[in-house]
Amino acid sequence: MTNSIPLQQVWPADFVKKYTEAGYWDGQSFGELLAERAQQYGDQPAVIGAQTCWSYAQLDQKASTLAAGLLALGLKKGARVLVQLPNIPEFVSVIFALFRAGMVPIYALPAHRITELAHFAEQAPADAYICAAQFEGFDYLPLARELQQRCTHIQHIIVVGAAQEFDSLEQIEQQGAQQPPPPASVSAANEVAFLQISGGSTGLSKLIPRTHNDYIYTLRESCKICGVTPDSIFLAALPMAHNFPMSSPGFLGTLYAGGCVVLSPSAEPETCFALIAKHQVTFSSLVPPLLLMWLEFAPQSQHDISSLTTIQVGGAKLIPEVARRVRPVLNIQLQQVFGMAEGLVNYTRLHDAEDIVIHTQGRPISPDDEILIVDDHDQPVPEGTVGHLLTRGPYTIRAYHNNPAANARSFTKDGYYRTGDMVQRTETGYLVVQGRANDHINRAGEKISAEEIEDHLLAHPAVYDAAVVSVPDDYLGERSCAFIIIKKDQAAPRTIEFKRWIRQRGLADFKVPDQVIVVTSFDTTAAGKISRKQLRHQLSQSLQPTHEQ
Ligand code: AMP
Ligand code: DBH
Repeated sequence: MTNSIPLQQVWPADFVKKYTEAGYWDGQSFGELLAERAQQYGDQPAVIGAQTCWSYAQLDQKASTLAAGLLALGLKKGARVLVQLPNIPEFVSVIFALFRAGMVPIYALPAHRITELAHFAEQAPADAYICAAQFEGFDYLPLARELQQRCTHIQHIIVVGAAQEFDSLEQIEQQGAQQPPPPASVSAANEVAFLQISGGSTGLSKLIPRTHNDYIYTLRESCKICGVTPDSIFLAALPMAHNFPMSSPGFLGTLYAGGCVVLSPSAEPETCFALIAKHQVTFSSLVPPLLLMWLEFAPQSQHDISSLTTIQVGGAKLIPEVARRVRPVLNIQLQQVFGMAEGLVNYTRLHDAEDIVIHTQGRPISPDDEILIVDDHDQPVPEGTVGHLLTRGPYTIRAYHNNPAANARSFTKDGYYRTGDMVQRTETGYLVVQGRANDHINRAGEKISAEEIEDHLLAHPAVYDAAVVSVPDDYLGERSCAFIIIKKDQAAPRTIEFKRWIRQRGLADFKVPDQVIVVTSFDTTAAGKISRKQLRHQLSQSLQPTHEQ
């Protein structure tokens, strides 16, 4: 087993003292949490999938049996397990089994392909990979084979569904049933519970180590802020591996509160409205483009969605014109959520004035979330003006996993995380997101690093140079546009071939540039060298419609 790279998240001692004394970190691990909920809510429904409904007791039992099966397979406490599952009940049982066995999930999205998976597996490094045999017409087994070939430290591949040469989750469960049940938890609450994936603002995605203590704190407070109780029924519509539907309060928050999680295979309104009506769903979370789809679909829908009381929207900026339509069209409360897998989460509160809910992205969860808004030289800007958002607090990481270069860039020496977001703070402490400082494209809530895609483009034999920029898009919020310069002796590939070529490099589909524009040069007015950041800025300006003659 390759566990040579330590897995930790360390706050300085005075902060540990402060957060512990304030009662934020209560010393419970996820394994213990589920056991406690099973005691409290035994027969109550915990997770509802297409064909299954598991009670808390059943989920707890499954987590134990699977944990025993994983241990029997030879995986040990501390093993890092790449989990790539869609919104199916097994997502929940697998991660709780890993928590119970003291193993550490790394959450990949169903859309990730070999390039991303191999990168996560190398960075961790991962000892095992768990996937579904198929999802949305994509066959994951060839991907699993390629991953195992590329990453020889992956010793076990476990498949939900037809596993062919690999272990099936069902087998693991059967084997686990032969073993003595493991203890509720073998992890200390200050240990790393899992690795989240960063949106990848610069280059490749980074791994985010979150501890039991810090994450459970966000669940507890998020449930209070969002009014989540044992009566709440959450629809997991966005991919569950995303931090937003996982924890703000998401499916883990709902389970924290003793509520019920309904899983939707997609966030399309047709599917979701039917599930809302069928299971009397009370709240859900969406990215802005999906909210738009829901708003358009609602007037013609036959489904009774009156059980829904709140819709949370986050991941990308929601424009006030759309925010304003939520109450009249859906007759529900809007809650804006501005968060990040690295930590800090802001919510508008349920009793906030309409104006705040429509025009701001909320305020932090914790009284000890420290917010700094600074200029390019890290100096505080005057109150109310736009600046870079820096933050530290009881659930914001102090370091990425195994990435000294990113750590040097992304954290100040005082331990503040540089979010990359440009924000403004209102007099009452609410944040308004105004844009971002770094070059990523926020495509319907999925973040794409311009640099990562440029590196792929530069690998094309015909490409001399490339720059990727974001373009405003009415539906997606932003779309990606690749400007490329073709080598002198080469012919420009057709856009469709070009996109196919990029896709074949094994990238998540959302990263394939939406638009490709061939140019003869990057027409830079400034003499001498300009930074890629300036170049991207100039190129994106050239795409903006100008109203001047
Ligand atoms: P990630 O790194 O994938 O966890 O994405 C976090 C980033 O998403 C934030 O730093 C913001 O740039 C963006 N984001 C999340 N929620 C919002 C929101 N409500 N409004 C604007 N941007 C958001
Ligand atoms: O975009 C995000 O990463 C995000 C949005 C809303 C998030 O991580 C969260 C809430 O917790």
